[in-house]
Amino acid sequence: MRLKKIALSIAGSDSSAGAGIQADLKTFASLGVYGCTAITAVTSQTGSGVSGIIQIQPKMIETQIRTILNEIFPDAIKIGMVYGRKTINSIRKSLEGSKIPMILDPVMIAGTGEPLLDPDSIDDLTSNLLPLATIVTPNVFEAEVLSGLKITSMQSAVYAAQEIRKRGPNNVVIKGGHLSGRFATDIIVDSKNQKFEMSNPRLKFDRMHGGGCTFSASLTAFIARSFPTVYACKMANQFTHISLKNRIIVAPNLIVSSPFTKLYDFAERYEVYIGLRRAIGVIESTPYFGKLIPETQSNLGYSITEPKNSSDVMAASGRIVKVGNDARLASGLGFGASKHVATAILTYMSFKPFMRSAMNIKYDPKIISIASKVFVVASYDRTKEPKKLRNREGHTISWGVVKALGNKPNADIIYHKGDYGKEAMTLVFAPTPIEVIKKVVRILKVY
Ligand code: PXL
Repeated sequence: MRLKKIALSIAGSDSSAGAGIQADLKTFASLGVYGCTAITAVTSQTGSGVSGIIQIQPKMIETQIRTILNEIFPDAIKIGMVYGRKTINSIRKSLEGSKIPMILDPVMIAGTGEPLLDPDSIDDLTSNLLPLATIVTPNVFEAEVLSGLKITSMQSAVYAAQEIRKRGPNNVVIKGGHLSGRFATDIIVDSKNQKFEMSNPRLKFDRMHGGGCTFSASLTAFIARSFPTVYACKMANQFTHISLKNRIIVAPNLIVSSPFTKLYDFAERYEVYIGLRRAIGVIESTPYFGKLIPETQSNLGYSITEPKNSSDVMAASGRIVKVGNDARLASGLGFGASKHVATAILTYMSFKPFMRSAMNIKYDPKIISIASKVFVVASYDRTKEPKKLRNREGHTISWGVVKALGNKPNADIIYHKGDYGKEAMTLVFAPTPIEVIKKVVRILKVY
């Protein structure tokens, strides 16, 4: 049995090494996958633009692919820059009949604006490569070209994804980085036509090179490692977000994605995501959970083990809302999605680093009386916060948690009775989100 998973990248060479085959190999290596290559084109470029492109002869492209398929048996294949009709045909011929999962990144234009796909070959890409793809990963512009639809919102992105699915690929991911908004949201429409969203706080820097390749290559690596498609997409989304955040400034105008996140860091973020997801499943399937949701709604946060700030705490980006008597996740989950609950967790963790999760629920004297019988309950009085410090973002909650723990260091429930214009609130803390929810459900059963 071979222990290492193998991916094949069929793509172009980027001499600046931020994108293309070079980005793919870096990404595969950092995710524990051995990468093979079939080079379709060679580009010469820096951050100022693409100064030359040559296409590799179609016969040579076919030979590269066939020798790998015949002897090495990759677990997943990524297709990136194909440039023209002849390349597209040689890829189609070499891959036809293959059962290996295929991730198609329909690269059309370089970040600096030069075409990486001959505009006359778009129909060839659509009719010859789209039907082979297990997953296709266009950005907004590419999705508009592939679907023939204009994308201006999340809803229109979903329509475009559904339209692209009709043309062959089982799953479509539209990368939302180019839409506006506080969060960058990717959407997935999967093989059952179900929709999923993946949000991250928008990173405020432009001219980033290699993000698209990092996403499709990490997705290919996770598929090679046998993760289910939707999980693989979500993990690739997180991996890419971190790679962009850790960008490398190679030269003043060449800023590239850094796909070197240690697998441990990344795996930890993934555990955080899975832990939160599972707890939200329990919230949504518990009847009457809505009775504990406050007017300003709830959030549930979960931090990595060594957080630096609230961007290391994952939470619901649209909160957990009351729907009738029940509670529902309003939209997706994301790191940095909460300010208040994240600040409460970070403050708590500065005393006890293992208490990594918290949820805010309604304040009601009855809730406090039930909780006091089984948990350690502490409180603080918001109106006593020194006036000077009040206006600083997140200060009140941080001050309050310190105050409450000062009185009762073992408290796992902390409440306050509000202030002028501020709703009273109860916070429930535990090491993991599922333990937070167990505590909340214990209160709910008696409430
Ligand atoms: O990011 C798309 C891309 C893919 N492949 C190659 C590239 C680029 C962007 O510049 O150069 C070779």
